[in-house]
Order: sequence, then structure tokens, then C-alpha cells
Amino acid sequence: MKRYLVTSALPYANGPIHFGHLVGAYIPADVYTRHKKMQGENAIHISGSDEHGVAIIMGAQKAKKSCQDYVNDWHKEHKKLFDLFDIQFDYFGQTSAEYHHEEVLKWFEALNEKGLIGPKDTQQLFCKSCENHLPDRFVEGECYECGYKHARGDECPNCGILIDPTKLINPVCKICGAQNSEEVTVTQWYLLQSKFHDHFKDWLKTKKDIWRKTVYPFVEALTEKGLHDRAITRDLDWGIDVPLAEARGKKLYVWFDAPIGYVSNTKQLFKETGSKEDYLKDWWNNPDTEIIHFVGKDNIIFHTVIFPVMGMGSGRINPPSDVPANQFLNLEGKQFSKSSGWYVDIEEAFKNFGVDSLRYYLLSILPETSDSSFAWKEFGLKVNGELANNIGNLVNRCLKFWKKNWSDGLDARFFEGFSESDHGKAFKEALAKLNECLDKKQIRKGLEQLMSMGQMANTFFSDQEPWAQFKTEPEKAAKTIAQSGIQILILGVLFSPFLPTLSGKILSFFDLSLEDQIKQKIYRGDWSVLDQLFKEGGVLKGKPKALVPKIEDEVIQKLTDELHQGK
Ligand code: B3M
Ligand code: ZN
Repeated sequence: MKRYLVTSALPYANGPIHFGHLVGAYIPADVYTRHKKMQGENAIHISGSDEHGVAIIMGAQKAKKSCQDYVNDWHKEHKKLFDLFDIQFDYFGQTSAEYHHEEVLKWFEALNEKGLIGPKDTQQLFCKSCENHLPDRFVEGECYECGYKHARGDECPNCGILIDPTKLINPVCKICGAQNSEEVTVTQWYLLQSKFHDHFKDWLKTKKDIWRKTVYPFVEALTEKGLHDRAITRDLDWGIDVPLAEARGKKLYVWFDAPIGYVSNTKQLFKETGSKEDYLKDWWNNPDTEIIHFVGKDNIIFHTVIFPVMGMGSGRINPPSDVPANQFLNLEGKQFSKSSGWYVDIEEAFKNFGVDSLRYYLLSILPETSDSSFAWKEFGLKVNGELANNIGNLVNRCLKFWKKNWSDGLDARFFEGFSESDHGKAFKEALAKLNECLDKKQIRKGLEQLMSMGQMANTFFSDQEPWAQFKTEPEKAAKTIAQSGIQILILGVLFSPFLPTLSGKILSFFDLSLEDQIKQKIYRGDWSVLDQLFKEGGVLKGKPKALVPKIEDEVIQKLTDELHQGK
């Protein structure tokens, strides 16, 4: 049987999660994994904190904390936020943990044995004022390709090229702020990717028709002329020790160890749950496993080139089946920027609107094919006009009518014949399309498809006019409500990957014991269970109420004003 190993980029444990992160990796990965689980597939979602590297060291210095305390604190923060947003992981670990270090050393040794790691002398910047080596983000300067003033030593955030820090124009030390660096020669160990070029190319070609149009051509163009060897060691005090006597005092580069976190966290999952599964043989090295890395577009190179080379080269794991990278999310067309006040406080947004409305809006603007934009006005319009109108109102109207007129329950016969009815058949066709979208990881389109099913259920309800039927032919009204009720139950199940909280609320109105297996059957379109479920008739629990609170115009206006005033 197939297995689905879903990963989402390990967030750096050095700052808050924002909406861009959520739509870039975590929400899509969450929806996809939940979808696969609902299909009854064997799927796991793995992630964790990325806790090494220069950015962490600088952050800890600024916060006046030890690196370990600093990353532990952010790790907790991130977990809390993911919980608020219903993002579910089978394991969310830490790369500073012992189990991770052990796994990384095995990779280094395997690659070294295969001749894919070797030392080279390189030119590096050294700050003469504070006497520190300045790799990666320890140095900033003008980009020699595009002229952007704040290119970092590892990459230029403007044009996206990987930067050679010694070529930066007017380099500035990020530790002490001095413009007083010199080039020095140091030995670093390299991942000798150039040796792996032909093998890599043969593999990459197999992805041509599978990967997104925003991913494959980009990777192909980037690797056309050959793979570059990449330094995987650094002169730092925080990180994983390089396991070579000649490299004493050096640490492994954060991008070498971080993606291995997917693998070490899988191992740890099985260890902690007492599972007999082997993380390599049964999962990472199993030809039946689909390995899927959800990442933002700035992480494409690492997940489509370097990590696959590390995996294939070491022989420890298979390369990914798919890397569904997402584009960027802006705020009203401009990049989010906390320092200039152009941002949205995510926890406050959660307090104001709750998880369903925010997740709904974020899902509806997922930057799957191009950059997209968050805007408060649109948020209000979509939540009120789509989620509240289409779904919330229908559930409320139908179930209230049911409760009011048949509080002891509706007779079983009214629920019969759903699958064979026109409205049931149309629903099933739509469900097949929804499954197809999600299988292709087109999550935004999948949500649109689900909302169109909501529309169908609305049309059925209004066309039948149960309130009018009730006056003249109460039996007909009973049938309408029962059949609408089934549609609502199905919608409730189908919402579970997208809006798990809303899904739970909808399903909680029905006095039914909906075990996972039953839900999975409904999800897969095996609707014979419906007859089974309603064979004693249909009873409602509790009091139906509005599920999606309307958002007031004044609230949206206030948030928009505050944003533009930079509050
Ligand atoms: N922490 C970069 C980022 O958060 C990095 C991803 C690691 S995935 C192995 O964008
Ligand atoms: Zn300095």
C-alpha cells in the first residue's frame, strides 16, 4: 500500500510565524495530509523547529539568552500558534535535540565514505573590528547582480541569487556594524555536488510533467550548466560538530542539517509512539512512499537539488516525489514588514475572528500559482459573503427548521434514496472533482469545489421551499429537510481537511456516532453508510446556532485604517 510522507519546511526558531508562513507551507501541508488520512491512506505530516545557523545566534545575542533557551522558547511559541490554527503534525521536533544530531552524523559519514565530501580552501570575510568570521547572514552589502542594498551573505532577497559574500559591495559586519572586513583564506568542507550532476539530471527529468510550472522550469534552468559544490561547514560556536579531526571547532552548515530534520523527526515519532515501523525501510527508503515537501518558493533549491543530492548520494533516503512550492503572500500588494508597521498581528487576528474565518480566507488566497495578497476588506467580504452566507446560513436555516418541527426526530423513510436522487448524484460528481483537486495538491481549487457543493445544497433547499411545503404537504417538507440534512452532514465531513473546527461543529449537531471509519466512507463517496446511519431516523442534538459570526464593516474599516496609519 502507498504511503504519504508529507513535510512542511522547518520554521526557524527565531521569530514569530506570520500569515506568509502559514500559506506557504503549513496550511497546504495540513490540508493535504488530513485529506489523505480521510481517504483512509497511510499518511504522516512531519516538521519541527530549525534551530541552528547564524540567524539564531544573532537572535539569541540580541535577546540576551543562550542559544538553547532562545530556540526552546520559539519552539514553544510556534507550537502554540500551530495549535491555534488547527495545524496538525504527527511529529514536530527540534534540530538541537540529541536524536537529530545522531542522524545528521550518519549522513555526513555516508556522504564522506562515498567521496561526496571534501575540503577546499576558500576566501571568506573576517571582521577586523570584532574579530569574527562573517559567513552567510553575518554580513550584508550591495548585491553585485542587481544592486539591492541589503543583500545578505547567503542570498539576495531581491533577485534571489546565492551570494558569494566576498563579492558583496561595501560589506558591513552584522555583529558589530563595522565596515572593516578583510578577505582571509579558510578551509571548509564541501558537498561535492558536481560529481553527482549526471545522476541528478537523470532523476530531475522524471519530474518534468509532475512538478508545478513554477517549480520544474526554475530548477531545470538553475542546474542546466552543472551543480556547484557547496560549503557545508562553518566557523561558528552553535550547531552540530563536524565529525572530522581536521575540522575541529567547525560546525555543520544549518542547511545541511535542517532538512535531515524531516528524517530524524520521523524516527523520533516512531520511537515515542512505540511503533514497530522502521523510519528508513518502511518510509523514507520505501519505493511505495510518496515524499512530498511543502515549502515556500525561497526554499526550492534546497529541496529540489541539495537535499535530493544528499539523500541519493548517501543512499539513506529516496528523493522527493513532489515539491509543491508556493509563491509569496503580500499585504495589500506590498511585502509584509514588521519594522515598518506593514503587517498583521496574527494572534490578535485569531482573537478577533477565530480559526475558521482566518483559515477560510487564507485557503482562498493560497499563492499556489502566483503571488497573492491579504486584504482586510476582502477578508470581510469573503467570510460574510461566502462562508457565512453559503455554509453558515444553510446549516442554521435547515437545522433550526428541523429542530423546531421534528424535535423528536425525522422518520427514517425521509432519508432514503439520497444516493440515487438527482441532487445526490450531482453531489457525488462534485465530490469526485474535489478529490481530484486535492490529490493534485490544488488546494485552493479544492476549496472552490467544496464551496460549489455548498451552493448546490443551498439551491436544493431554496428551490424546495420547505417552509411553504410544510403548510400544505408536511411530508414533503420532512423529505426536503432530511435530504438537506444529509447534504449538510456530507459537507461537514468534507470540510474536515480545510476547516476542522467548523467541520466538528457541523457534525456535532447530529445525534450520530461518527467514528473515523464512517467519516472516511462518506469522504470517499461510499454513501451506503448513510442508510445505515439514518435507519432509525434522524435526531438533532443541542440547539442549532449561527456557526460563522458575521464580521462587521466597522471592524474591517478600523483594521484597515490602523494598518494604513502604521499602528
Ligand atoms: N528554516 C527557512 C525558512 O524558514 C528554513 C527552512 C528549513 S526546511 C528544511 O524559510
Ligand atoms: Zn564586526
